[in-house]
Amino acid sequence: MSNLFSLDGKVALITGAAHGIGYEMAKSLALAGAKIAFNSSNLESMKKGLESYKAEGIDAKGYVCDVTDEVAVSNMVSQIEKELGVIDILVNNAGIIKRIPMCDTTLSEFKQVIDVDLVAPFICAKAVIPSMIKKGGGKIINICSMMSELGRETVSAYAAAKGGLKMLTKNIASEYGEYNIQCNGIGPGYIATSQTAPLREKQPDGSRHPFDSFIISKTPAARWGKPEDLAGPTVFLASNASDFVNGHILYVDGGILAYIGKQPK
Ligand code: NAP
Ligand code: GCO
Repeated sequence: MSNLFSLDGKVALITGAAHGIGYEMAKSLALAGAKIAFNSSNLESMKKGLESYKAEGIDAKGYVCDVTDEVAVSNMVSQIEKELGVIDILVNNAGIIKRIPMCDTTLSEFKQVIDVDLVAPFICAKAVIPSMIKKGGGKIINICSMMSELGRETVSAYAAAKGGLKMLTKNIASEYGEYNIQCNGIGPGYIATSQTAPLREKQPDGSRHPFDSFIISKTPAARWGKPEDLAGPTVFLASNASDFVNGHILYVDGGILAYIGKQPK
């Protein structure tokens, strides 16, 4: 059975994996045998990331690359091919959020979120697919969200981008499935990382942030997710164990999307 999940000899690029969800996903791929390449938007974060991998005994390669810059992504991919080999697994994880009521969101803010969360996965997938085809296959995992399915106040650009990313996932699966490329999504629920830190900040009186309590009540598991909760699903979607799974979004949300909510007492 372990052969089915083994990533021995595979090369994985995980975008935005110096910390947070990307870092934990990369660690799980490394533990399954893959060679790891990751990028950050800046040098300081990339160096910190490299130190974290080193402390875990993982020999990762770090790059500084803005995922919205097509030329920079293409250069990074060529460099990874030279240094580690053809990329077998791409995890489109880099992402940002802006929490602003829609009518107060400027066009440039809206476009910035769409660029990082939707356009960049297109750029990165386009950069790796030709070599995957030549090699005979590959795996692309797009990090979606609860907001690929649900809306909420203040996250219009993020929801539009993550909803679009769900459909980009299905389209890549449709277009490149015949080349043995599987493109699936992971839709994390509410995970405790720097992205969601403002939603978990303690109140001045020490009590929970109202959004924190709201998420606990909306989640059947009654807790926030941890980045480690994504390890198993990531290895599954990166390995031969998922060779006939294509265009699927695997929600890892402690049950949020299945739940109508607590009935009033
Ligand atoms: P995070 O800790 O803020 O990580 C985001 C990563 O994206 C960082 O590593 C950052 O790089 C990178 N990044 C942002 N813009 C970039 C750019 N232009 N070029 C290159 N890298 C860029 O947040 P996270 O919670 O781990 O989020 C990771 C992914 O999961 C995101 O796509 C997010 O939307 C998604 N997600 C998160 C949650 C959650 O509850 N936390 C739930 C569902 C989905 P630096 O190293 O430079 O900082
Ligand atoms: C928010 C959150 C979410 C989560 C996540 C949910 O403000 O509602 O930040 O968008 O980060 O994507 O799956």
